[in-house]
Formats: sequence, C-alpha cells, structure tokens
Amino acid sequence: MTRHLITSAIPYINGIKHLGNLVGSQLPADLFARYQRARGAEVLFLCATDEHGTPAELAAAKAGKPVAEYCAEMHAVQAEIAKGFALSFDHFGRSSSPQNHRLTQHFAGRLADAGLIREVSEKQMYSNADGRFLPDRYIEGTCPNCGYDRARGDQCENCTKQLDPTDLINPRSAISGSTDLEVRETKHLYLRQSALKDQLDAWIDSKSDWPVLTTSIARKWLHDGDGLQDRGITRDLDWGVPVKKGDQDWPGMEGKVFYVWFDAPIEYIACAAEWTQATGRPDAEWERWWRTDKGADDVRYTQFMGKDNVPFHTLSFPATILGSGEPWKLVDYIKSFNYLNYDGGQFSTSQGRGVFMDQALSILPADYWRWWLLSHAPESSDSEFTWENFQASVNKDLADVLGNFVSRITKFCRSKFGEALPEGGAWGEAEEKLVADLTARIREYEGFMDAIEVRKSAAALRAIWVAGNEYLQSVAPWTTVKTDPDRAAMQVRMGLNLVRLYAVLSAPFIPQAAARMLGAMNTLDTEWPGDVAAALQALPAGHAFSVPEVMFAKITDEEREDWQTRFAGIRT
Ligand code: B3M
Ligand code: ZN
Repeated sequence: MTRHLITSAIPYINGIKHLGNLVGSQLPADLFARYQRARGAEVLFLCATDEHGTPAELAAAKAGKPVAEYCAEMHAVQAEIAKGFALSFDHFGRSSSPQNHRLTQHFAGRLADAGLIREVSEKQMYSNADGRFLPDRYIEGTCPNCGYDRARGDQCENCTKQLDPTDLINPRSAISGSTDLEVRETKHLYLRQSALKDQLDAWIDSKSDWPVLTTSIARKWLHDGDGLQDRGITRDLDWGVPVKKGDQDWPGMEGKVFYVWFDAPIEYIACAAEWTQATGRPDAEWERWWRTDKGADDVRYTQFMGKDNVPFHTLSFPATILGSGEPWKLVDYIKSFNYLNYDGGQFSTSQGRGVFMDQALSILPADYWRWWLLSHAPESSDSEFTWENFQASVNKDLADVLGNFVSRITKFCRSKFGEALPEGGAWGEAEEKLVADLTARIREYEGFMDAIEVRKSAAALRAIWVAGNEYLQSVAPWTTVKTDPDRAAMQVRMGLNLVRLYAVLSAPFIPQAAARMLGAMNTLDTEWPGDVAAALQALPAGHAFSVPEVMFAKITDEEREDWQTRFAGIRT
C-alpha cells in the first residue's frame, strides 16, 4: 500500500486568505488527500500557519497586539475557516511551535558543521525614523527587475523575483513610509546554496515528470545570471526562532532570529511531530513519515503551492535537507499553480481586493466554491474569477447536472415505488452500455486524479454525472412505468445506485454534498468502484432511502449582482 505524505504551502498568519491563495495550495492538496484516502492509501496531510517574519510582526503591530497573542488568535481563526471549507488536514500546526524551534536550530547546527553556513558582515537598510533595521517586508520600493512599484524587500509579488532590500529602487520604510534610510553594518548567516548547486541541478534534472511550471522556475534560479545565490537565513527581528547551533548559543548572533523562509518549510517536518504529540502517538510515528532510515522510503511526498513559492521548495528547502547530511525525506512531486485573478485585476491581501475565505463561506456553502475553484484551477496559465462565470458553472454543473439527477430519481422513486429501492427485472442492453461507458470514464478520472491534473479531473467527473443523466433520459422510467413497471423499477434501482456511486466519486471535490447524498441513500458504503457493475448493485432491492433537500440552489441574477457590488471594493 502506498503511503502519501501531502503538504500544502503554509499560509502566512497575517489575516484571512483569499480564494486565490486557497486554490493555489490548500484546496488542491485537500482534493488529492481525500482522493488518496478514498483509494485506500495511508495519508498524512499537513498544513500550518506561517507565523514568523515581517508579515506577522507588521500585522500584529497594525492590530495593536503582541505578536504571540495575535498569532494564537489568527491561528484559531484560520483553523476554523479551514474547517468551514472542509479541508481535511490530519494536523494544522504552527511554525512557532517548540518542535519547529528545535528542528530549525538542529538543521542550522548540522549545516554549520557541514561547512555550509558562512558569517557575513553586511550592509542593511536602517531607518532613522523607526530606529531599526528594515529587513524584507519592512521595506518597499520599485522592483529592479520589472518596475512594479510596490515590491517588497524579500520578493517582488509581480514578477516573483527574490530580492534583497538593498536591491529596491526608491526604497521606503513599510512601517512609517520614511525614506530617511541609511546603510549600516550588521552580521548575518548565509546558507551556501551555491556549494550545493550541482547536487540540486542533478536532482531537478531527475524530475522529468514534474509540471513544467515547477521545473522551469527552479532552472531559472539555478542558471540565470550568476546562478544559484547564497541566501541570508537570519534577520534583525524580535519574533522568530532564535539563532542557535543545535542547542548551543551562536556567538555574535545574539538577539537575531532565523529568516522566516528558513524555518517555514522545516515546519512541514515539525508539523508531523506536532501531530504525534497532539494525538498521543509515539515519536516514531512521525519519523516513519519523514526519515528514510525509519521507514519513510516507501512514502510518496507531494507538495502543493503557488508559483511564487516554488524557488524556496525546489532549491532552498532541498538545500537544507541535502546539506544536513541526514536521511530526511525529499519531496517526490511538486504541484505548483499560476495565479487566480479577480474580476479584471489581481486578488490582493495587502490591498484587500477580491473574495476572502470567510466572506465566501458567509454567502454560499463550501462545495460551491470548491467546485468552481477546482474546476477552474490556474494550472496551465493564470485564470480569472468572474461572478458571471461562477454563477454559470455552479448553476449548470452542480444544480442542473448533479443536483437535478439526484432530485429527479429520488422523487420519482418515492412517488411510484415508495422510499425503498424497487426490485425489478434484470439489466438490459442500456444498462450494460452504461456500465461500460462509466467504467471507461471512471478509469480516465482516476488517471487524471493520480496525475493531479485538477481541471481535467473535474471535467472527467462532470462527464460521469452527465452519463447518468443521459441514461435516465434515454431509458425514461417515467414512460416505461406505464407499459413495463418491472423494467422501470430496475431502471430506478440503477438510478439510485448511481447516486451512491456519484457520492463516492465526487467526495474529493464536494465532500459536504457527497455526505448528504450518502445520507439520503442511507448507506456508509464508500468503497471506491473498482468493479463498476458491482458498485451499481451495492444498494439492493428493499434498501430504504430518503429524498434529500435541494442539493444545490441556483444562484439568481439578483444574488450575483448583489455580490458583485458588495465585493467590488476594497476590504478594510
Ligand atoms: N507563507 C507564503 C504564502 O503563504 C508562505 C508559504 C510558506 S510554505 C513553507 O504564500
Ligand atoms: Zn518585479
């Protein structure tokens, strides 16, 4: 049996994520985790909040709260919203956990022992007005690469280029807006990624099955310009993992913390340790997922993330792992996503533009969003959310195709045969044809899901729903019943079995609706349909069922217009 370790990029703690963040990491990761569980695999699905660095400090300052308190509150908020979207994490951890502190310091110690860390006395931006150094997001300015005028000191949001604060043109303090900045000397640690370049290069080259989006970004950082650069892994900040070499002090590094992007991916490991602790499992349980010397060599590890996070996952984090010289599990597959745009522009957290996860749940159930987002995932290119498109897809796919099927067959059975599956005769030609058709389509669906082709999987699933509708339409039990009630009963029995089958197949996409369908069919049988003919006889004649409430309400034009106006502005 395959064991799947699945991680989603861990969302920054600074506020509630928008739908673009969701579709680029947590949601497709959940789709894959649910699918693998449904196929009988052992799955460990982890996510956490990314709590260190300037994003956390700046957001806490804005909220007027101590950072630790702000992070604890926002972690609870994000965990609750994740639950609302039915994200099935085995554990939702925190990068500020003691486990992550220990592991981050451990890795730094190993890297230092391996000669892969150098101390650099360097010039950093110091703000006279703020009386402090301005690392990363504490500084903003114009990107030297693309000219975007709100680039941050660590990375340009627009062109994804990783930056140093001193690279920015016309820099200003993100705290006070002051341009009264000067360059001062301070000491920092650098991870010698360049020493690992050949190893990383060979590793990326061995990943011929990875999405081009992933490998092209990695190759760009490996080969563009002067090639892979060493990376500063410490900061002059208060909040974060204190710089230590294992459990030893690091002379000269007092009062400094590790850079957020150094400790954040290590949280993928620490999160597993948090999971064992939270669930009372022994330590050996998490090591079984992460240490190849302790049972993790048969684990398949898949990461999900937006394209701006790819350099850190293809180069920096693997450099940490490889450089440690210890048998930690390396990622087997990185699924990355382009951006989802919002109604003619970009979603933006800093500017509060778009629909945020809490707002989405306040107007419609999670499944509506899950279906639209996954079936429009920005895989081969950026994609765009528009309210018209959202309304049309939900109404067509969910209400007209799936919802209507469920409602039609259950209501018809209740009115003609009562609320139990009728007996009827043997299958005929139409049923054999349906089984053959569905078998081919389900195998196709599995192929796309195994390959994490999200949009293609959604299209294949929709085609499976359509096939059921076409079957009902062509055999027309409502007509048959007048001349051949036995045959109509058999057709109805088939239709109700299709409802159960659809619940099983659709659960990774729309888990809440799937649960309602299974509830209406009065069954706990969620076995994946290996043999489709058998799966369509799982519910026997005489099995009681009930007619569910409306599965999916259509989005009206008035609602759409209302939401369009409500979410046109900027969230404050
Ligand atoms: N928190 C960036 C983001 O939320 C960052 C990801 C960390 S993954 C280790 O997009
Ligand atoms: Zn740029």
